[in-house]
Amino acid sequence: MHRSDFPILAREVYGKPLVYLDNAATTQKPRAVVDAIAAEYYNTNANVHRGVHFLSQQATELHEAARERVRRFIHAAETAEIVFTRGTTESLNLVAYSYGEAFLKSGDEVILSVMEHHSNIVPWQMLRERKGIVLRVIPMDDDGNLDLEAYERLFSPRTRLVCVAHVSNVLGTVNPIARLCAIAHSHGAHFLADGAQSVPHFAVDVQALGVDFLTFSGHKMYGPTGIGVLYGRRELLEKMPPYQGGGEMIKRVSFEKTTYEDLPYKFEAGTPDYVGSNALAAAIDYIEGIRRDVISAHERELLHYATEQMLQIPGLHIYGRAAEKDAVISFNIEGIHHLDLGTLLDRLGIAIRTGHHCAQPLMDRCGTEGMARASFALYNTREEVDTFVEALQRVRRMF
Ligand code: 7TS
Repeated sequence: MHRSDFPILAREVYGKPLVYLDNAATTQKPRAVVDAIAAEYYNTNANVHRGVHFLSQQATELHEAARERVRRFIHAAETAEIVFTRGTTESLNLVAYSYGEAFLKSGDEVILSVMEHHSNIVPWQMLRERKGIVLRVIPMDDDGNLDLEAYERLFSPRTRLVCVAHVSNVLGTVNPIARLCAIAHSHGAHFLADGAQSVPHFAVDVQALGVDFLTFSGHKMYGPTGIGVLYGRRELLEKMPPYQGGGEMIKRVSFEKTTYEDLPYKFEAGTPDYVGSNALAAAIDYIEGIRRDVISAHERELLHYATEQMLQIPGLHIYGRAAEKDAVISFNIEGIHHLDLGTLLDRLGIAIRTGHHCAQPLMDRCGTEGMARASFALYNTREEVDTFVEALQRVRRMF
């Protein structure tokens, strides 16, 4: 559906129609988003929050309207809780650094899950190096469901924070965030959900989930690269120190003492990506124009259709069989290296991801060095799934 909104989908690679199934890595952009970028550079471009002049004021209005657009999209209580960042990775590093400074001492514990992306592991390990915090890991069963009983047992009086992916970028598991979060709160710990793979696919309401932090990236939800969001509850953000220093984030600077701006600007040092924020708002408009429940139903339908067909292929193993699963299928075919699989599919015009998917601890848990992965977006079709499955069969016959 809506394929004609995405000019890139009409192109060919190696003389074959492009079948783009690497959407968990990044999505393609609709004309509305690219046009928003061009329109701002052509008509409105000026630095924000500093000019008295017309263009600067207009650019500032667009940037702040985008913040309000994001607030409504995830149902945050106020725009002060919406911090623009470069993406999920920067949002997670911001929390690890700044929450770590404000709330964590040597011996304090942070709980992660075995299915985290490296960007929700490494910043915490860097904090461990600096502060001597302790990391604990929620295990999962062979279907890719987190073990909730084991989770409960990980809590101690020193547990301060739990950080879990809403949707696994490898297994597609939709983790029960509201429940995980309620359990964390009952132990007096805070909760961060990494929404990089959930916000693009279904409605995420930070107040309904009860989370203290949510992170996501514009480029995985039909928006531009270089812009992302950190949602944080005001009460916590107020207590957290700035992550970077510079322009925009100060009230008054002297060589003796500097006072910081109010939220959210305290966390936005330097010229922000105001063109990116406006284009992200265009992406949100685009998503809501189609409706998130419609997108989600379409993607789940493709997921089930593809899964059924792939399971007919002898020797094909799918990783992640959780009951609540989103539009990602990671797999291997016996006797074929995932890299060879990806390379051969590429020659047929089919783009999939191969490798460790930035989740090496999860690869260890699954007993493999890497996997192939197909991931869906709103514009994928059943015909593309057919092409993909036929290609898998063809590759299998070659080996
Ligand atoms: N968290 C999750 C769950 C992700 O899937 C990703 C990116 C990130 C964080 C980091 O997002 P970034 O926008 O800051 O890079 N995941 C993937 C992927 O699955 N393939 O390429 C990137």
